[in-house]
Amino acid sequence: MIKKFTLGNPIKTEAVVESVAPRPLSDFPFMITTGDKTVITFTLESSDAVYGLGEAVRGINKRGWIYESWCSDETNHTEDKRALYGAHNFIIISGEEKLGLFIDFPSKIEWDICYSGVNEVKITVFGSDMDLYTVSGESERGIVRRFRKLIGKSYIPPLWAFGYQQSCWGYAKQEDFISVRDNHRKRNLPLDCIYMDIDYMDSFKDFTVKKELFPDFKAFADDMRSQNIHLIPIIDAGVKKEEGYSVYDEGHAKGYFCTDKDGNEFECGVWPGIVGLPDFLNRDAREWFGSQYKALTDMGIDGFWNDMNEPALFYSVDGLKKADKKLEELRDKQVDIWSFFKMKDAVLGIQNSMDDYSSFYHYMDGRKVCHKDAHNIYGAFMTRAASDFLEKELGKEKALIFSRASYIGAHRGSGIWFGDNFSWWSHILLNLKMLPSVNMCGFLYCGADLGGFNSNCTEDLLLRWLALGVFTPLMRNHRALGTRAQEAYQFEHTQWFSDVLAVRYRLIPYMYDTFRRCAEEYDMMFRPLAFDYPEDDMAREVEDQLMLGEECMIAPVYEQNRNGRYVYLPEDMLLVKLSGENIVKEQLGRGVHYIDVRLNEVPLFIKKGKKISLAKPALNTAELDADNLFEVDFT
Ligand code: MIG
Repeated sequence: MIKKFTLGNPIKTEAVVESVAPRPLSDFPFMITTGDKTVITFTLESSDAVYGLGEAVRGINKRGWIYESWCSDETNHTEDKRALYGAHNFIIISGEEKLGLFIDFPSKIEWDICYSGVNEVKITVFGSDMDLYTVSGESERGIVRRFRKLIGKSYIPPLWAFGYQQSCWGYAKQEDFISVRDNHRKRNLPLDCIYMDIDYMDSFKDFTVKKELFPDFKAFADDMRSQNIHLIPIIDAGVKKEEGYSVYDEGHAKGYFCTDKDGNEFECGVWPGIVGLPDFLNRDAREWFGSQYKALTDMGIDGFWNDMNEPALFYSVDGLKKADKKLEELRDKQVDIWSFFKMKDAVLGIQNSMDDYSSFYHYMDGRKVCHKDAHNIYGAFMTRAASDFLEKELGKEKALIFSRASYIGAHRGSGIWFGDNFSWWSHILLNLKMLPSVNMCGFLYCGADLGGFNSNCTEDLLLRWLALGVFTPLMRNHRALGTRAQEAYQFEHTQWFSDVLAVRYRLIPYMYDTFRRCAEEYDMMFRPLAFDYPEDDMAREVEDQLMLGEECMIAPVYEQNRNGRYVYLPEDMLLVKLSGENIVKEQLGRGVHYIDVRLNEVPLFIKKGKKISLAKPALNTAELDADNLFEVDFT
């Protein structure tokens, strides 16, 4: 059952699609104090778990840390961080009784989950206007389903978005893309999409393509498409401030950019230099921005990724002036260590600063709203601009669209990717742990940068990561400019990559069916073992295996120089090791097992009485034969 409590006059985040009559706050089941800040507190039993918060660091069970809801351009996903790109304000408190809590509030929230006190939860909402929802139910999965119905059906991408995808910040000219395509094709490596990062644009101007790099872009995109490759360009939130650039000129003339307190366009710097920030919270501005995607859909493009939409601000013109002044003050000081630190802070503090987020404004339903008070829906509304347009222009389930920043509600129109991870073994595990958490919050189409974005990848890391990626709806290999090349053909044992990627295509019919069912039925595709085996003390603590759909369990290898791993089976299962067209099966009983997994194998566990269908391997989804499937079952 859902209960709603309204405090003050909340900003319309459009997270929720059902209308629920609010109840008096006196019925709210937790201690709550109101004021400038709203504080919710409660005490847990030491055996209780807390799940949720979507895209966040640390475990599936969130106990033992302070998390923050504040969409952040955070490029270093270490355990000490509190916030990543998404703000997903839903948790389930799971003990003897279970209860879901959703805080629909678009500014900062601090979630002290058993950090200050080992059994104390203290949630600080930095404001006094919000909708609170509690969701009761018998099981975590049931609570999630009820919550997901409240927030509406999840985005379903086209089937080809389940193909393997290659990306790299640094592919620039036409030949780079052709070479990626041909290198995959030549070596029997499947591929459906190649991403275009910021390098394709003319001076980083959204919706432009650099002529020198792509003399005839439409012909190029058509040619790629005729070979079953979709090109997926990036779109950044900021619009270059440049007279004569039609997107800027139009947005400026219509007053569609965010303004400072005096009503002047707010100026900040991102990749293009000084940009205007489109006011995605203003419906007209949002529709206008969405319609700009037509420049590229007219070229045959049907997929996009939206970046830098927290929004990431390298600096603001005012912030730069302030820092400059500070440096000026310090200039003639004797260069002592404290002046040095002050200088350093003055410069480093410029990026993504709270001062800047507090100094620009939106017009939302005729109301002037300070950005800080609505920060967490900015990126979500940018992606909404795109997804609304794409649905109108291309039709339902025809376009691929996903975002870096997000808020619950954005899951109805788009997917997300998990941003700038590292080529670290620990980030395979972080990738796994985020999957059930984001599913709880509605995001089904999602995935991490396979192989890792920052830092240098190795052959074994990529193979092991792909063996998890085989199961994530978005299966994209992406890396940062200047890092070691990590396309599947860059390493010694190309055949091993071909073996692992073949498994993805074998599984696509199963994965896509499962995905669709989960979207239709408001279900989770990935679940912690704790959700399925609540009576099993051992299963309840497992954080490196997941249940997938109704049939399977997955348990990837995530440590270097290991030939396998330990797994816990909460019931008898069939271990299936998939590699190319090979299948090795072994029945295993309930309990702990060490399983050998070679670098070119993908381990999968099938539950008793269940079966899954496999297709023949294919080099892209267009060639996938979904009519001739064969079953692997455990009866
Ligand atoms: O400031 O477009 O997360 O995937 O490659 C970095 C360049 C901007 C951040 C994204 C990443 C992308 C990169 N972008």
